[in-house]
Amino acid sequence: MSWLHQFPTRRNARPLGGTVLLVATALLATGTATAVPAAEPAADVRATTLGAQAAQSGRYFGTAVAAGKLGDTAYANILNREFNMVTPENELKWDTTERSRGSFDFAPADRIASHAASHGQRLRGHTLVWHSQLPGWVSSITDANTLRSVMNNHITTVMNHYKGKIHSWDVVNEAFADGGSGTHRASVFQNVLGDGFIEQAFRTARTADPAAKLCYNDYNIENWSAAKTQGVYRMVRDFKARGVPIDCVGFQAHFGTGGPPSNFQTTLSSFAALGVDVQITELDIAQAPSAAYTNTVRACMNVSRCTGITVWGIRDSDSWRSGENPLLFDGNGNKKAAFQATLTALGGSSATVAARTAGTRSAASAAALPGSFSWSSSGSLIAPKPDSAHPGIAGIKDPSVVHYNGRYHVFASTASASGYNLVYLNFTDWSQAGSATHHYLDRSAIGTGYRAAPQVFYYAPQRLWYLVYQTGNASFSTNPDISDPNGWSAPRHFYSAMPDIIRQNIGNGYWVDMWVICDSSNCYLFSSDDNGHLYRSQTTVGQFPGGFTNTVIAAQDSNRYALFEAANVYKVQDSNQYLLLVEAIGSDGKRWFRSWTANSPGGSWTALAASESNPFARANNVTFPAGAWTRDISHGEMIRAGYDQTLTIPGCRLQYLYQGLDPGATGDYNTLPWRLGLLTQTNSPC
Ligand code: 9MR
Repeated sequence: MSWLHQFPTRRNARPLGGTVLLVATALLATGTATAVPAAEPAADVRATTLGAQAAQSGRYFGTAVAAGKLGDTAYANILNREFNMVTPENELKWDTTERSRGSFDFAPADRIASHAASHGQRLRGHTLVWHSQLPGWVSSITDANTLRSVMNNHITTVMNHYKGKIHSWDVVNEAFADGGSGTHRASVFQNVLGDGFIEQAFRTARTADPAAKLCYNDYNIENWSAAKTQGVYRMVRDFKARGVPIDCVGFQAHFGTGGPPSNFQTTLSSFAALGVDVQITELDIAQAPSAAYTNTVRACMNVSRCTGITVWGIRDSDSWRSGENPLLFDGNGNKKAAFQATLTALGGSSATVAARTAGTRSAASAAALPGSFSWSSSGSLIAPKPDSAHPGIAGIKDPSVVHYNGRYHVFASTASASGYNLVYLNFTDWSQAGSATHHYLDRSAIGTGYRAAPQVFYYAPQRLWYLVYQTGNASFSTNPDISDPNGWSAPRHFYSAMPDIIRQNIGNGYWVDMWVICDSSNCYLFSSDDNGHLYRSQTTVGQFPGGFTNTVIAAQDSNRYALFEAANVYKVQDSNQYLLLVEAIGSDGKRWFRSWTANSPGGSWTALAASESNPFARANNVTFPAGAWTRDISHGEMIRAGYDQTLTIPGCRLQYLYQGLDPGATGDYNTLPWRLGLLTQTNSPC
């Protein structure tokens, strides 16, 4: 039947061997998917401690700790109960670690480090290069070569001692001047070494411990309009542009009673958009008003790259500004009102809703997705690069992409007559996508054989990258370093066997395209069957990757081609919207995408742009300024706003990396010349 070669009905990524003939009676694709009423999403599970609540969104909650207080039982009890990140308050400063030249003392900081390690707390290193608490022998150096070697030796020796024990280092602290200049402050480092000392410090730090996160930390940079903030911003932008290693910016957040400036969130998100994580590193607020703490925490919760909050001490009596009672516990260790406000705000979603209701944010409505879409497509950007060990790769398909550490990291299926496997490439800019090296992941423990349709994300609670893919089961590998193609673990399965409900409904379809998304409480695993069903299983954030159960049909269509495969689910940033995309095969035999929204990944889906005449993405709503190289808009992934398990996408100027195909191509489905291209939304309302 002629339909058979018009409809590329062979699934794009399935084990070879089976002959697949799909009945060609289906004419279609205008059918509507029925959203199956789903169980109500579980109410958020609220934690009772700061660290546990922050962990639910993949963040940490920390405190400054003084080694001399670890023996105080009341102090240690609160520390161990509430906090999962620790910053030595003074013990890693130069006047402690290298009081005289070349003679290092790590004993006080080691006491904190061992306490933290035995209580599962991570450590921030504060600080390597700072004009204050600097011994006189350093500040009196006048020779640049001497000071440079003293500074480099200090950084290297201290970082070496704590290698593997410190998550993030404040490499340079408080280097910018107060007031309106926006330039560096005077200090021995600035005066003797000049502007380049900060860059020098970061480069030395990266070499000393390549695994540690490297932060710049400062105070009075919370207000986006302040000259000091803009000065630091320009420095970070310049570092990122020139490849100077920097991973994070710490905002000390020593506030007066009014709390943060109203544009604090803008500051956090603006820095984050440069490609660095941001953290609140020394929070305290005069008199600790609840509203001021709430506003501070919300600003962080609303920015996906705001990865944690540290308060500068436990009890008011522990504070460097104890006269102002600025902390979350009183001198007797009792929780203050600000404690409860902080805990509530860390709950995230309800805080976001409350903030919106109070009219303090307008982004939510601006970010809601429109009901129709139009796009402009790039030309073909990424094509297969067979090598001698991987000859005959015909198509590159099913891309997954995150932007992390200043680079796009793309994972995709490789298709050839001999089967499917996975490939990885990274690049800084789409113009370089075509020249990036292709790393074949069969060289890693992922191994050879049928592996296809990858999805990559960072599982923040475990600080691990996950690659989810299909092997006939739903499989995954993990890697501490996304940029290391050899670092992936051997495949493990999410399920012991195909869930019953899938077995009962799959017919002659294929179990494909596994997709994970988590909210603050649960993780959801979606999959398709090429037979008109979208399935969803659920586990808790704590149990992930184990515990996926309760598999249900999340959406279905009596026309299998109208709800075929390649489902994506995303959280829309600054809104309560989740977006579902599912690939369909159209009445013209070409691939296209339909879309739905819901208020939870486990909710029921309402059509957004879901018909051939109002598609999410189809050849009829895409322009091709570089030439119409494809009429299929097929399996791909949105460019996300972050890279973690929440799969957050921006509400504006969407971009979608997809697979397309020369319309004239013929032949066996597995050897079709699929290429990757990028759609950019042209009708964004914001
Ligand atoms: O809390 C610290 C206090 O015990 C020290 O005496 C003081 C010395 O300058 O440093 C305090 O911590 C500072 C931090 O290291 C950098 N940002 C400002 C903090 C408050 O002064």
